Amino acid sequence: MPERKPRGAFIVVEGLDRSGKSTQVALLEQRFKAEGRPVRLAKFPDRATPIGKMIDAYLRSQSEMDDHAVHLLFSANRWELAQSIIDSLNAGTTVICDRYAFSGIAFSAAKNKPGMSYEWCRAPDIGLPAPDLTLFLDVSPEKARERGGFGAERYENADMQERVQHVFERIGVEMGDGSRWFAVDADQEQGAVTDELWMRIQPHAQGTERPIQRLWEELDERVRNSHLYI
Ligand code: DGP
Repeated sequence: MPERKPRGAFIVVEGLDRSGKSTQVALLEQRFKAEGRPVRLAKFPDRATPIGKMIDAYLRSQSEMDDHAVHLLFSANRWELAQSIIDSLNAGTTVICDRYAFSGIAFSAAKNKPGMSYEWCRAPDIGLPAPDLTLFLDVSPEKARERGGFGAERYENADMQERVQHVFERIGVEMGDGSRWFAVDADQEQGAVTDELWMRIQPHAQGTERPIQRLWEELDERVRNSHLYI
């Protein structure tokens, strides 16, 4: 029988605005390329799709939308790209993703709107391809302020970010700091953060034979033990 090639690992980087996330993701991509390993960057929201364009207009306050509706659009944006992520992983490419469903819960639940509980916010993302590893860039409010303050987009203010941080803390506890979710001190200087991220990623860099899991599949009886992604 021909030997089965390992699939690529699915690595998510999460964090507050000003945590240095996008810079770190770009640096990680460079490291993979320097080692000659196939890598693809993904970013959510992906503002290039029709759904992403609606999200972009909302974030820039060029349009208004009901909070529930925009939450579902963010999730739909992940779903519309889910199959292409699975295809890349199965082709042996590591996928590094800048934000994912955890931002979906954190930013929407932080709004504290009636009918938008933590569980409600999580529900539309149940069943998405699950990351093999999520790295949370943990930046202090002081450091975020020092880094030049926030931009002009919706959510980019200290009050909201503090509430988002609290939701991320809950997610970290539920994911269980350990093999799937790591918080990384993002107050450190850039090189030290990259080194720590790389140290966490290295065990995954050669890919894995493990089938792609589904996010929060334990919450959905119907998909338990299904292997649709193999
Ligand atoms: P970025 O392009 O990484 O700066 O993200 C844009 C903003 O959108 C950022 O403030 C975080 C927020 N965001 C990302 N994903 C989601 C999501 O799924 N739901 C909500 N409500 N906000 C999100």
